[in-house]
Amino acid sequence: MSETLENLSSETRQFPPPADLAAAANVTAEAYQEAADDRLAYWERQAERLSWTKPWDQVLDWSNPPFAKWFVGGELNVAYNCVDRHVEAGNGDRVAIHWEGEPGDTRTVTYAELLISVSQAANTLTELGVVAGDRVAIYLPMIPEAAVAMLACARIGATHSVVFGGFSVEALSTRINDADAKVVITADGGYRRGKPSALKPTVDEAVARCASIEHVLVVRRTGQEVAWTDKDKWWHETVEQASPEHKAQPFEAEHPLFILYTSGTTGNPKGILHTTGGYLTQASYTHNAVFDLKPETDVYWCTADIGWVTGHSYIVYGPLSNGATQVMYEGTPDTPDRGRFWQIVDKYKVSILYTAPTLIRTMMKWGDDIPAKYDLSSLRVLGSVGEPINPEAWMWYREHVGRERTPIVDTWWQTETGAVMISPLPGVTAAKPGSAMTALPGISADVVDDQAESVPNGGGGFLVLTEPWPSMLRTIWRDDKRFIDTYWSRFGAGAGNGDKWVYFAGDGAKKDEDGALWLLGRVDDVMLISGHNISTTEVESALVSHPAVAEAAVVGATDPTTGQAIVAFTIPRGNVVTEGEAGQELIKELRNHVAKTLGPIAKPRQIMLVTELPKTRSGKIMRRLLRDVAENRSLGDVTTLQDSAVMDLISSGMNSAKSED
Ligand code: 6R9
Repeated sequence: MSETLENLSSETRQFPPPADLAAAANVTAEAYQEAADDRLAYWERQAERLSWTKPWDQVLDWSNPPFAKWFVGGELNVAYNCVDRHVEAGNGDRVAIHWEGEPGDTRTVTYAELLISVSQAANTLTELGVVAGDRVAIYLPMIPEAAVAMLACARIGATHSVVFGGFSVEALSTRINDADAKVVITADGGYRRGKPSALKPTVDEAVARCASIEHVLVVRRTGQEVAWTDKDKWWHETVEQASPEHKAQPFEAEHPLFILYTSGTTGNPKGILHTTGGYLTQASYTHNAVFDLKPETDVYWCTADIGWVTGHSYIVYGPLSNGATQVMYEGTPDTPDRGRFWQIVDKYKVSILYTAPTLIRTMMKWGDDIPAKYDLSSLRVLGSVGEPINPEAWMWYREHVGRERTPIVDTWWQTETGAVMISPLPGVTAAKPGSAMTALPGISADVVDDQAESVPNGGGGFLVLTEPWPSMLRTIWRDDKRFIDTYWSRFGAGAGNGDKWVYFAGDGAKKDEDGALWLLGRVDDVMLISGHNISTTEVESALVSHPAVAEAAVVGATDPTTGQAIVAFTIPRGNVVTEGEAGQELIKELRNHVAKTLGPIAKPRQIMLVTELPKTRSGKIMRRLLRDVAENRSLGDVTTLQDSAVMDLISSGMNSAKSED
């Protein structure tokens, strides 16, 4: 992107918080001023949410940028903060996890029970020779043991590296080898789409390639046949027999907590390293502020997988440090039927729901009648994360899930940022559909142009973070140079421009007339059409604003006259007829609709009607693959696709539903 991004769309709808929520909100408007007056003092107050065994001497050491140290000299134990202290406070009987298996089996785990399991797992890991600083790989389905395993590592100061239960032998073994993990914790399998899906065979193959692995701990979930090696130990024969007593030792605030690999668009996956005190402070603070969590009364549910950073910060560390009661669900949203999510909300009386735009758009595609069948009156705050949420998907979420009562928090953040950075506050902000609004109190974000100058309201450019924050990544595991090159060399001191260090997130964004922030997708995806930088997000949102469309993915394909031309892959809503003439008519109408909404420059050259889009496991659209389809190149690496078969569908859809003029 050589210039700033075009600002094509505008939004006039705005929804102030419900009066009762605003009146009792955990965080009020004053917080913005307090944080602006003294940012570091503000973060110190947030750190006081936690129990420290030794107070810090210095809030932030930024003397060696971009390597930050937060709460220097302070000591704490993460697992103690997430479990023990709630039991000590007399809340041992409070439910920590309402677990719902995909087949409908359930488990209820109280904080007192969680303490026993975490202590037992900590004892077992210690017996297996794991000591503070060692790495442990976790490759599990969405079962309570996933949280227990993470907390047990944290408790003994081991660094966990969670790998998505759907990843391949290749992905798992590279991650184990990069981190030199000593132990891997896995299960025989988990339930997905109505049947047991094996995990152990992948681990067996991966471990054969990983010399560092000494032991494999195996949870029995599905009861399916597993091959057995002398490295393997059953969880129920070790952890569940271990002593339930374990005294948590404190660790320094900068002690490593976890590595989480994120692939990005190019190169090897990057091992994003997070540490203890700053990470837990911001995970805990944001979970309290952004979701307005009331631990005594709320039932919170984050639908993410534990293998995604969202599962780390908003299933494990944020909610548990706050003593929340939460729902954890093992399976897919359409098993046994498409009402499963709403049935779970209804059953557990979920009051805070945190999910991803991909799921919201899928629900839109399936139809309004499905959520309408359930009692969703317990919901009071809705959240979104992972991608820009199209204004129409936001409105659908508000209307059909929130029943026009609940605020929606669109939360922008990354694996690298560790916790939410930009989001409305549900009791303060009058949110606009599709906007993440403003940086949270304590966070400094801006949108800059190519020259690192802040763009005026109404302008678009690059999203940057201009001050360090407590849950920031500390480095890329064993690759400080890549850390600097990837995040700090585009703007500011790292680019030889002034002495202020500026973090570049890789996302495009704009400021609207009121200064609210709109995320516009990855800058690698920005399209250059006849000299204009056009974001994929705005064109996708224009398509989704048509009543016949549930989801859209847009890419720039090489074009002889305009440099690049816009190619759109579009999923129609459930009731829309797309066969023959009707499909061609719809395509024509959609092209005109985009031109009318955003201007003729954004009119797609081509629209394809498809039933699926290629997505990562966390639900992000893989535009790179669609670009290949649009340009008819070979498909490249599809290993992180949720279902690689969709590509065949898309390729064939491309041949049958092309429209050019
Ligand atoms: C938490 C998470 C990070 C990338 C990020 C951006 C996109 C996430 C978003 C959003 C627009 C939001 N993203 N939340 N874009 N609005 N509310 O998703 O982490 O998997 O590392 O992805 O996701 O592009 O840079 P991660």
